[in-house]
Amino acid sequence: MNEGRLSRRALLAGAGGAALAGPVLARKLVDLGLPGGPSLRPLDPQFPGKGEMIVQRIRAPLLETPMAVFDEGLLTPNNRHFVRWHWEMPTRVDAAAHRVTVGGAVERPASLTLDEVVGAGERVEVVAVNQCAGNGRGLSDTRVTGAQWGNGAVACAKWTGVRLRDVLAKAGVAPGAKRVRFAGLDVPLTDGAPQFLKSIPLEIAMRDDVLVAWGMNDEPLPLLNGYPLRIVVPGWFSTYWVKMLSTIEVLTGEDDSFFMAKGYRVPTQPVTPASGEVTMVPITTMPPRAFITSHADGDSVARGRPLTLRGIAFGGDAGLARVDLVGAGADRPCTMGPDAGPYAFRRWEVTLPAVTGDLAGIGVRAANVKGAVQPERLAWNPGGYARNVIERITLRAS
Ligand SMILES: Nc1nc2c(c(=O)[nH]1)N[C@H]1C(S)=C(S)[C@@H](COP(=O)(O)O)O[C@H]1N2
Ligand SMILES: [Mo]
Repeated sequence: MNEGRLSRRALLAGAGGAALAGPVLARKLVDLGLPGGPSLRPLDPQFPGKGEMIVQRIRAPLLETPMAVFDEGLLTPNNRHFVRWHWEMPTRVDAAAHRVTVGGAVERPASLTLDEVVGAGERVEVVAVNQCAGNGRGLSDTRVTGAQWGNGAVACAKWTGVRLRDVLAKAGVAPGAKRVRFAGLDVPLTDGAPQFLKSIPLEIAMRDDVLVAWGMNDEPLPLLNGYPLRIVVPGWFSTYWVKMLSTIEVLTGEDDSFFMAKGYRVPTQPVTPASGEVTMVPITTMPPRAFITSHADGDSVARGRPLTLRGIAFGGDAGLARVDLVGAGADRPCTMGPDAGPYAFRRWEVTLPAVTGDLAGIGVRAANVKGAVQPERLAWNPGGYARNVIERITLRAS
C-alpha cells in the first residue's frame, strides 16, 4: 500500500482516519516525511493547556509543534509549545506547598517557597529558543533510536524568572563547587529506572541570563512545560531546562547520573554508522538552524509570478549573522525581521522575482555571529542529536 499517497489525499482530510482510529473517531493526521517511516502522526487538541499538537507519545507525553505554527510569529503560543517528558509527571502541582531545596555543597541548605524563589533577586526576562537535543532525529538517515521527532521539538518563548545564581545565594555556594544539578517532580515509570537529573558547570549556572523561570510569554508555565518553575539556559539544548524544579544540588565533582554519563552524549569528532568506539561528551550548546514556514514540501507555486518565502531562524548559542536562500539556482540573502535577542527565533523573508520552474531542493542556511554555519550534509551521530543540516523542500510550479 502506498501509505504516503493515501495520507496526503485522504488521511489529511480526515476521511481515511477511520482506517486507523475506528469508525466513529475520525482523526487528523500529519505526515512528518520521516525516511523509512512510519511517518504519520495524529494531531490532538486534548492535552491540558495545549491546542492541536502532533502526538509522538501519550505517556510520558511527547508533543510536537506543527511547523505552520512558526509561521505565525517569533514567539510560539504557550498552547502550541512542544512538550517532552521522560517519566511520569504529576497531573497537578500544589503551588502553595511546592518547595525548591538547595543542597549539596552549600553553606546553609535551604528549602524555598515559590514566594521565596520569586523574591530571591531581580526579575529577569529573556526571549530564548527551547529546543530538544533530539529535534529532527526522525529525519536521520541512517536511522537511530529515540523519539522520532520531525523538526517541531523546538519553540521560542519569553521567559520570566530570577537568576539561578540569586537562588543559589540563598544557600551560599561552598568552596570547591563545580557543577549544579537539577531535579523535578517527575518520577521514573519503572522500578529502578534512573531519575531525570541534569547538571551544568558552575560558571554557566552563574551567568546573567540563566534563570529559574515561572513565566512563559507573560503567563505561568503550562503544567506540561514545567509549572510552577523551570530552569532556562539560553543557547543550550533544553535537556538542561529542568521542569517542575524541586531540587538544586551543588556538586564538587563530576556528575555520574544516567542522563549525564550515559544519555545525551555526542561524539567529539565526526562519525559514521560504521565508526567503532568513539569519545563521547555531554551535549551542550545549540548550532544555528533555519526553516521555511510559509510553504511545505510538495506545495504548488504559481509559474511566472513572484514568490515570497518566509520562515524562522535562530543562531543557537549566539545571535544570527545572516540567513541565505540556497538551492534550485535561487541563491540570495534573506531579509531578517525584528531582533528579539541572540537566543530568540528571528523571522526571515525573501522574494524571487519570478518562478520559472519547479524549485527542487530549495532551503535556507543560517549562520551565527560566532561563525557557525549550517552544513550541507547531516553530521550523523548515534543519538541523532543536534541536527542542523540545511533543510530542503521542493515546490512545484503550476
Ligand atoms: N523534570 C523534567 N524536566 C525536563 C525533562 C524531563 O523529562 N523532566 N526533559 C527535558 C528535555 S530532554 C526537554 S527537550 C525539555 C522539553 O521542554 P518542554 O517540554 O517545555 O518543551 O524539558 C527538559 N526538562
Ligand atoms: Mo530533549
